[in-house]
Amino acid sequence: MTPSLNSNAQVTVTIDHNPAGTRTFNFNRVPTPVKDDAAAQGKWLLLVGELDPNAVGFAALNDGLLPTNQDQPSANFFSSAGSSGGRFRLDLGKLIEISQVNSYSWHPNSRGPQVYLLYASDGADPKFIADPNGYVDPTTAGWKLLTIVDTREKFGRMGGQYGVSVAAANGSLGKYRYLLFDTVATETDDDWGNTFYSEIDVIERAPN
Ligand SMILES: [Ca+2]
Repeated sequence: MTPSLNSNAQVTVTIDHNPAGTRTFNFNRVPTPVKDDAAAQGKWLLLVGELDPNAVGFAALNDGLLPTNQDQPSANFFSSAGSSGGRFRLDLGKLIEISQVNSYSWHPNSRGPQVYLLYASDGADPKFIADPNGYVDPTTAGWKLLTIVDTREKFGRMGGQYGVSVAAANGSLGKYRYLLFDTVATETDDDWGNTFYSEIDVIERAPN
């Protein structure tokens, strides 16, 4: 394997939680969502699973608009009830040096916590598959597993408002065009384990 600038970033995951939450999504340790981030012009593609008919769809993730209450399907993206999760891709349209990927969710109970695998790719690997289906391990198809996010490790099944910031110890996660999210239901005791994702921000690293 050819070493690349992207191979050594030490990834950190910061999880913050507001038990009640407010419409401002302010956290102590995670940035507040922003409107004009690198994801704002990105294009989403669903690869595995299906959108819940009550969800607003991908627009919820990068329109910069936030839910105004804790249980607002029309302001969130979430996979269909009873499903185990989904896989979706964000195409940023060009290579971007990413400093943070920040994800936000809000729900009073089991649809609050976030569980997902985050992959990234610059699309340069000859083996690259841009739209890996559920039978493809992305790491065999030109994608790098950046990290696994699981807020339950810190806050269990608690509902509320969550902010997660995926960043790198050296300030750069790497230069990527594509991000892939493999989301996992937070519980399977009932049909209501798919997270209400309110916004996903991609922050470009400021030039030195
Ligand atoms: Ca945004």
